[in-house]
Amino acid sequence: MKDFFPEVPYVRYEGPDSNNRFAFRFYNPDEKIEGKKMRDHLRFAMSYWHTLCAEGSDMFGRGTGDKSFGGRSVDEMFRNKAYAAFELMSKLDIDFFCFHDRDIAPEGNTLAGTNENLLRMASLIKELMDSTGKKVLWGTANCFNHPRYMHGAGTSPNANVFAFAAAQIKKAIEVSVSLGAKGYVFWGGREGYETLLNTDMKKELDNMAYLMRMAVDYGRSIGFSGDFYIEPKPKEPTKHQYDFDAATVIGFLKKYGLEKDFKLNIEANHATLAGHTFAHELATARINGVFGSIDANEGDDLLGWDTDRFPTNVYTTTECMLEVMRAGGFVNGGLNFDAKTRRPSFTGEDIALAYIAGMDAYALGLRIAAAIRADGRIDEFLNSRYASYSTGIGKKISDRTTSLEELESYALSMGEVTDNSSGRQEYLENIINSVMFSGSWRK
Ligand code: XUL
Ligand code: CO
Repeated sequence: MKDFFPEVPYVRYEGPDSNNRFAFRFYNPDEKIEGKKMRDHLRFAMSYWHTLCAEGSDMFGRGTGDKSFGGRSVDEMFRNKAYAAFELMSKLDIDFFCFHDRDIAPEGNTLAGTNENLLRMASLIKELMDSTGKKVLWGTANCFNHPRYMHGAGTSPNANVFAFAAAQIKKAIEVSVSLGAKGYVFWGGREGYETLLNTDMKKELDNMAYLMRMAVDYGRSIGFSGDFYIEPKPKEPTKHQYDFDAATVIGFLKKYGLEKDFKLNIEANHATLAGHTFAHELATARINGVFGSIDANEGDDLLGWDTDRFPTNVYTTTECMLEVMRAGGFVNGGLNFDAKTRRPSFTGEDIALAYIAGMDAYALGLRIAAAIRADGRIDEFLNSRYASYSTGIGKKISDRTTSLEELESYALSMGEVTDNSSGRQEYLENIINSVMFSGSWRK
């Protein structure tokens, strides 16, 4: 088979002191941390759309990269994308991939023709999965690119568009299931609105929930045992995206009784667009029992849009891995690099180097998070901060055995509160730095 990334060798772990740019310094897939292999903690996935399709175009200019992979016809181009995808996953030791239906196969002139293309490409991808051992983390339907979705898909005011989206999602679920996916994502691409002057918000949300209900029922009926995910995002492309953030989505799932089948796919850059930290969104999912999967990327502090940079900020990856470990680790989910190289980083080599950077940043995050847990000072401080709830009146509050009357008489007899203690934020932040830079995580 043709080598699509001849400049990229097989990338292996060489340790922190290696100066080979095609080596991992921190990601050692089969090394165990807290008794589990790094590859099983991290469950890295390649995003098919950024890696094999996006050519770097932006609002001011066309693509700078070439993702035709030498294909002389549309069909050959899509086949070559698939070969290139599996070559890259093999060279980078990435175990999973995520895809939209329209990433892997071209659209035909009719829905039936498009479905045929999709099934043909899915069977090639299945062969490549079987011969390489690579797996699908999740699949999804692209219900936002085509002009028919100008007003949304499941939230479109046009019932014919709703029907078209339903048909597309049905097929995308079938293909995901046939490829053994344990996840299926709803990212509400254009599910939102610009103005209430033309929008019946209640009708749109009721319809969206109905579409999700039908998707769950159909998926379960054809043997899908994995997780459905909603991926929150506050804006872009619409002004008011309905799936604004984790808390909003959890309210939606509970209102419509979807919380047993759905978990959240939290994306780092979407969290910061919503004015939250990535860790806040992960913790919100965790404490509500809907932590599922992660789209790993990074926003830019100075840019207010979804830049989808490859993640290299080790503070953020450390906070993230602390949250993942608190949640008990991934079950069906993983870390999908929903990330792209910058427009001037236009070569195949850049893509490999970007994945290496992202994988090493998460491997560092995992190693440092484990060292912070072993160090124990942060957990100890956190627990001791709430110690007043273990005895006396605090224990009664914890046991839910008190009343406003009892608390009133307690407060009246107490006088002023005199026992507040410091939150010690600066001290705690310095613990992170000291663990990170003392190198204790290197063992
Ligand atoms: C868009 C985004 C999507 C979803 C899948 O911001 O994150 O790529 O992850 O549709
Ligand atoms: Co995403």
